[in-house]
Amino acid sequence: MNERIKIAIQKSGRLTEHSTTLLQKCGLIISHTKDQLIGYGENMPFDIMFVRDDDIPGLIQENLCEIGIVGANVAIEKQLSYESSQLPSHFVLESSLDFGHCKLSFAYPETSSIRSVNDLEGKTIATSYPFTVKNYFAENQINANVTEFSGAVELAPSLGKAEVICDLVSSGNTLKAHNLVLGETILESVATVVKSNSNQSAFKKMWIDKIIERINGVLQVNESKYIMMHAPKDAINEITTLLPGTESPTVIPLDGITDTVAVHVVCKETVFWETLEELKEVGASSILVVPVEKMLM
Ligand code: PRT
Ligand code: ZN
Repeated sequence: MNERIKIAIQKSGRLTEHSTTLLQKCGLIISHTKDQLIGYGENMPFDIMFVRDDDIPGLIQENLCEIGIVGANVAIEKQLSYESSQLPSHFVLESSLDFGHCKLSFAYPETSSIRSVNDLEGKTIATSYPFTVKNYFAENQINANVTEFSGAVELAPSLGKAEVICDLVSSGNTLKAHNLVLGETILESVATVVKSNSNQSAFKKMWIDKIIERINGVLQVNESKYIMMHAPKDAINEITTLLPGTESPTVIPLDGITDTVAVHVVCKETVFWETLEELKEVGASSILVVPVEKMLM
């Protein structure tokens, strides 16, 4: 039987485009029409399931897929919900991605006297993340009531359903539009690769490891630059210290010159103009910074 690995991504929402692009950057060619719920990996044994983001951790839990891309907020909420029912969760958060940034934060009505978590004792909090919020209250020994809202949480105070909300925030515009003041953040979230930790066949395990290695490679490449320069031989140590995230530089002799060499390094963090100016100060010249397309460490 031809085994295939299933990867679940969001069908339509904030994470969809980034998730698809990421898988394509990993070399996966997906054939899929807009109405199909499953895309076919043409060149690798992967099928892509297009589903609601909230369903992704449950699909892995039920062993219906092996990998998912979902906000850490959703994955952690699901793990805490299993924990509260004393069920083991069958997935782990594997790699944090570079999209879907948001935070889960309290927000207080402008007209209320509540201004911090210290004022929450006995109050009612509306949220779509009841387990994460209850977990925060338990850890911080706050006695408050949590009421679950599946959408439009920001309306709960004006509807008289809660005194405070705890919701996802990115720009903060939604809170402002509903006369809510941003409070403490209980979770910083980002899109995350979630992986099954159930036993897999050797074939599936090999391909799961391979796609995760490629995802990590794509993440590194997004920031990485290949830097070439001429430099005095005795400045190489200083140069390596100035460039963040570099490993041993490649040092190449220059024809007919004894005190200057060519230095090539892969820098895995953002290279700023200031860094190039500092390189010049320690004697580097002819500095070239070029993007890296693929990387396998
Ligand atoms: O249909 P499906 O269930 O798949 O989609 P969804 O509507 O549940 O999800 P979607 O696409 O809105 O969000 C998917 C994931 O994106 C979330 O689980 C987060 O991990 C991440 N993300 C990043 C956000 C936001 N930023 C965000 N701002 N998810 C939701 N919001 C909402 C927030 O709930 C609030 O209503 O946007 C509003 C606030 O935005 P600002 O910019 O006004 O602060
Ligand atoms: Zn959702």
